[in-house]
Amino acid sequence: MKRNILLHPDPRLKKVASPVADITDDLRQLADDMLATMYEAPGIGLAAPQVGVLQRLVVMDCIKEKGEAPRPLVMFNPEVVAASDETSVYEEGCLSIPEQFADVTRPSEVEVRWMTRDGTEQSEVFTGLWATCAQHEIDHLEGKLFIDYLKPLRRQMITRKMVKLKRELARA
Ligand code: GNR
Ligand code: NI
Repeated sequence: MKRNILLHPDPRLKKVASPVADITDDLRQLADDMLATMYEAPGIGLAAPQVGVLQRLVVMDCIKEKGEAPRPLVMFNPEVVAASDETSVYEEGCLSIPEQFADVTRPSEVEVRWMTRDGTEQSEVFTGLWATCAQHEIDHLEGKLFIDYLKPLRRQMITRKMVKLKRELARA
């Protein structure tokens, strides 16, 4: 079942999410719903706070080539355990901030550790878009959005546009 994605500004997008203590069937269902929501958007990642659930769960799949096999990842309590000194710049977007894009600098490579849907620990070194996306998603769990990396004026401009968009959507 597809879920509604919260739009910035929303107080729930600014909160720190709680660690998942045990992975229940409800949480596995939520993960499946988040993947369906992400693929339909379409997007390459989604964090639980974006659907209003303040728990540490993210999903991602950065395979963008048609024809290539999808790689849905479900991560409970994901953590960056190591990051490269080398950085890269990506033009980021966010499903909670539609149609707004900006360059963000982040470590090029990160090692991420998480719990899978069956409760086993897993870790992987991500590079390229996967590394950017993993960091963007983990930021959501800390109540942090990509616009928080921008200069205040640029951030304000985007937030004003979003307030206007939300007002229009509410009247439609
Ligand atoms: O779909 C998304 N694309 C994207 C592009 C560049 C950097 C990060 C992202 S994540 C975003 C989906 C989203 O908002 N996840 O939280
Ligand atoms: Ni996002």
